[in-house]
Amino acid sequence: MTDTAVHLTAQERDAHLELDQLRQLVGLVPYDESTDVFPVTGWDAIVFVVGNATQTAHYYQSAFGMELVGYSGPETGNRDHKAFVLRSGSIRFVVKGGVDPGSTLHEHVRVHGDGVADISLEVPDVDRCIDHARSIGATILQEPEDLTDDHGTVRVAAIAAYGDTRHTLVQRVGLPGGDWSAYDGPYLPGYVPRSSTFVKRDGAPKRLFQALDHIVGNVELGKMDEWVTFYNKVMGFVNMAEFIGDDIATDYSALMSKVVANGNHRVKFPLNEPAVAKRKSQIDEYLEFYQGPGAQHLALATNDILTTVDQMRANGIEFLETPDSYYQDPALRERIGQVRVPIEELQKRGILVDRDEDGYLLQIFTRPVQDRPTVFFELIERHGSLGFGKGNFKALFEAIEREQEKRGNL
Ligand code: TYF
Ligand code: FE
Repeated sequence: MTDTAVHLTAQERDAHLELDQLRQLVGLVPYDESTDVFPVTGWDAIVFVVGNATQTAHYYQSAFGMELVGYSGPETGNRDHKAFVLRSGSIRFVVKGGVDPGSTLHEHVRVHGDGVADISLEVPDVDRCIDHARSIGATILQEPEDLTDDHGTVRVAAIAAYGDTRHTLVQRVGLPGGDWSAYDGPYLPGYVPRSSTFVKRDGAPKRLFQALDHIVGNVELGKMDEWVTFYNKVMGFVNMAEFIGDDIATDYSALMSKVVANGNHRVKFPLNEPAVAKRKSQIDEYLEFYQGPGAQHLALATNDILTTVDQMRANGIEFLETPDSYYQDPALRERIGQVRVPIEELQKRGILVDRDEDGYLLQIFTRPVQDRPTVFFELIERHGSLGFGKGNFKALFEAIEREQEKRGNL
C-alpha cells in the first residue's frame, strides 16, 4: 500500500490549521501521490498585477482583514515594481504594481486591468512536473532554476495556463536525501519581512477566512474542454462531478462549466465558457473587459460566514443581493433541511445555501473588486458538501445578470 496520507503544508502549519479543519473547509481528500504524473501539494500564492499595489495592499488589509508579511520594491533593490505579500490563514496573496515606467506590469494592467497574473502552486518536485509538462507539449514559460537568499533556497519554474495566466511551480523543500532545508523567508528570495501598520478595529476576528477553496477560470467559447484536457493531461488533475451543461446553459445561465482538481482536492479549478443564449453571457462580458481568458472568481473558505460577511460589509465590501423570494420559496426549505443557523440569518445577509448527498454549503459573492467587471470573490462555508452550489446557480446567475444590466452589458 502506498502512502495516501494527507499532510499539512507549511502555510497551513503556519496558520495553525489542522487536517480535520481543512477536510471541512476545502474538502481535502487522501490520494496516492506515487502514481501522480504531476504532484501538486497545494496553492503557493495568488499573484495579482494591479495599477496601484500600494493601495491594493491597503484594501486587502483594511477590507479583507489580511496581514502584510513581506515586501519587495525599490527600497530592497527591486527598481521595477512594488510587491506586497498578504496572508489570511493558509492563503497568500501577492499584489504587484509597476514603479519603473518601463515595467512590463504596466502592459498587463493596460490590457487586462487589475487581475490575477499567476496562480502559483507548491509542488514537491519542480523538475518532475516540468519534464512531464514538456513531454505533453505544454508551454514552459520559465525553466527550473534555484533562487537563493539568506532564508534558504526555493526551486521555481512556470508553465502557461489560459490567456496570460501562468502557473509558477514552487518547490520549497529539497528532495529526500538532499541537503536542502525548507525555505523560511516571507515568500520568495528577494522579499523582506514587513508587518502591517494597519490596526484592526477592537473585537475584529483574527482572520476573516482560513483557506482558498477554488479559482474559476473563464475561457473562450468552445475552449472549456481543451482546458479540462490540459489540466487532465499536463497536470494530472481529475474531473469533479459538478458541471453545468447545455441543459442548464440554455435555460438560464448562458455558460457551461466543468471542474478539475488536483489529487488531494486542495486546488480546484472550475472552468467556464460562454454559452449561446438569448442574452449576452456574463462570461462574454468578462472576456470583453479582461481582453481574453483569465481568473474570474476566487472562493475563500471560512468557518463563520456570518461574521465574515458582517465584518466585510462593515469594511465597505459590496455583495450581490439575493431577493427575499429565494428564502420564501417552500422548495428551498424542503431542499436544504436543517443548517447550523436559522434561515432568517442567511436572508438578512443574502447568503445562499445548497445541499447535496454529502452535506451542505453556504456561499455569497462580492461585486467585481476593480473598475472592470472582471474579478470577484466568493465566500464559502462547507459542511460536508464537496460541490459548488449547483442548486443556487439559477438565483446566482439572475443576480449577476441584474448587475450586468445595470452596467449596460446585457
Ligand atoms: O464556482 C462555482 O462554480 C460557483 C458558481 O460565473 C459560479 O461559485 C459559476 C460560474 C460563475 C459564477 C459562479
Ligand atoms: Fe465558486
